[in-house]
Amino acid sequence: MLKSISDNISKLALNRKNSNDSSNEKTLPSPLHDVDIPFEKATFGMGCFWSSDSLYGAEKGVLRTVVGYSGGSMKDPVYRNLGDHTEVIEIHYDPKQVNYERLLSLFWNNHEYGLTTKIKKQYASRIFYHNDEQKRIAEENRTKEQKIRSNETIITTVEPATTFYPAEDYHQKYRLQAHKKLASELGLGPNESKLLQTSHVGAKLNGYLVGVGGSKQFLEEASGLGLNERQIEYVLKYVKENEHGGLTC
Ligand code: MHO
Repeated sequence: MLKSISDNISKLALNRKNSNDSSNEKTLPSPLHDVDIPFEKATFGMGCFWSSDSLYGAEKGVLRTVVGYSGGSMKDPVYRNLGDHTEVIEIHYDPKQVNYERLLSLFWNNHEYGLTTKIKKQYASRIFYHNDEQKRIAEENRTKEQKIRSNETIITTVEPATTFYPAEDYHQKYRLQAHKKLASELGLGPNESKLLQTSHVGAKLNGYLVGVGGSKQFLEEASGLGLNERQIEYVLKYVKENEHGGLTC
């Protein structure tokens, strides 16, 4: 009996504290979803798109990421019926902060299977360029990479970008969505299709939570992403745990 009274009192105290907090709402950080910066697109097929979503999301200068299907002829592919499409990551980046060469270096260094071994079209290694400059850089880059891997034959294709079909919501920011409470606090719950595809903070956390970017970079960026202290602490724990672990799919 006594215990339940004291429990209730502390609940009341907590509620009071929360309502005080919310009267300060305006000064509390709010998650940074929209960044209005001129951008360019890069599109890569490099195996299962969950890990490339994380790989690029935490990269400086990457504004947004979307996973989807591209490169095939079938209309309206879906995960269970992909036709001749490939899983791809579409990256929106600020060319003043990160260049196409850097994105390509992440491409070459973060998938192996499919680079020189023929596998299912779904996971094929493909670079989809959006303009002539990207085409030139990608082709030069592939030649350079082939020299490094002289005992293998790179089968990565460099081809023009075609229709991009965003994947189902549950594939977007897949690693972040595993943290249900955090995701929904940020407005990135499972039914937020638009934000899941466009959110800046969503792209970043989807990388950081699996250790991409590392704790130093995370701490430099965290408050600018509109996270509160508790959220920063929560994410930091996972960044630290995973930062040297590498990506899996
Ligand atoms: N191993 C995963 C791959 C998912 S992926 C988005 C699965 O079979 O579910 O291709």
